[in-house]
Amino acid sequence: MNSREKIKRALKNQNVGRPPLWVMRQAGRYLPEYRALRKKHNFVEMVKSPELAVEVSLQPLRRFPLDAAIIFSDILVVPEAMGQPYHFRDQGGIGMDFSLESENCLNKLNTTEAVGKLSYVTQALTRLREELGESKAILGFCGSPWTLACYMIDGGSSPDFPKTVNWAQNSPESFAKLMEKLTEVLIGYVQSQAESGIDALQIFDSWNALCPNSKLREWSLKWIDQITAEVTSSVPVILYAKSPSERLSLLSNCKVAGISIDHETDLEFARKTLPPEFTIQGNLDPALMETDPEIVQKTTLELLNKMEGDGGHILNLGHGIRPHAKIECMESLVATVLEYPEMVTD
Ligand code: 1CP
Repeated sequence: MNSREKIKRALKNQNVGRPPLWVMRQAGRYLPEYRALRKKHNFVEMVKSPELAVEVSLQPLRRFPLDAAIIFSDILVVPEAMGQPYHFRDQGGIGMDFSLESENCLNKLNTTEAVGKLSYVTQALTRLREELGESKAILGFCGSPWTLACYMIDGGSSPDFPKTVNWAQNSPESFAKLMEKLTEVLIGYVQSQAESGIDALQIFDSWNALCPNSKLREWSLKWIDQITAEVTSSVPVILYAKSPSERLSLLSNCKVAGISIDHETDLEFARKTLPPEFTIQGNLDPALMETDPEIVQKTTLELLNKMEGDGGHILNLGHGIRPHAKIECMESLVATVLEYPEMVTD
């Protein structure tokens, strides 16, 4: 069974044998070849160039026989296309060129031309498929409206995005207007990714935990469902929502095919809590990739054994790979998964 078929089956909870494997943020600062390119180009330039984006998407697959390539891009390309650019801050993290201060700022955001401005992503996806051939899967992604709003309102990286939470709490109507605009653009954007041959779409709701339980649907899940509804007939959707384990049953009200679980949650607990048809992605701690190959092998085997026979498990890290990840640890992870017995060989 090739990688693409394996992933397709796992997203229907019908995989057999070892789980498919991909790694969140495959590209990144842990690869010397990525760092070499980054010395020559700034991040936004790399994201916007289909040629460079394809190159960076392929870098991890040249080293490791992963089952999928993740398109090199960022969730913040969407605000940028709507008229709110982003950049790296000198002190680290992301800054938006301006922040949305009030409802009056919403007319700075363009919804009609945004999807067209993102054509560099679809061009990169088309080229990536040409380079990769038919046997490997391609994973597309976008940020959720809530998580994008966090960066847009607070103006960049923050531990807790207080302005966003205040706005959503105090002016729900104008907040909903921003969500509508983002949802409209995201629907067009994910449809364009689906038409460009992605095998699955991951929606990142990285800041989901900032929504109180009572507001979770109104602030975040409602909009994710609207996006999912428009794309799910052609491409399965996986939701990544970094949030406490107790929230899993609330998240599973979303009409997605799978949930990506962060490393704080036990996968057995997730399997028991989620409806049986859900695919579960995860969930090794990214810090594991900074230890040594033996520890990686042992910990990966423990996870594989725990999920053995689960047709809907996709093996992944619980969050993005970090700059100090060691290549030999990645090698050990990939070898351990690939050598895991294929129980049924059809
Ligand atoms: O060279 C560098 O320093 C760039 C580091 C980097 C990379 C490799 C950033 C900056 N973004 C990315 C790519 C990226 N971003 C991918 C993967 C594509 C690939 O395989 O390379 C993905 C899936 C994202 C998604 C993303 N960007 C999220 C959601 C996932 C998550 O991490 O929770 C978020 C929140 C962002 C914003 C962002 N982009 C980059 C950084 C450092 C950040 C986080 C800023 C913060 O701390 O809030």
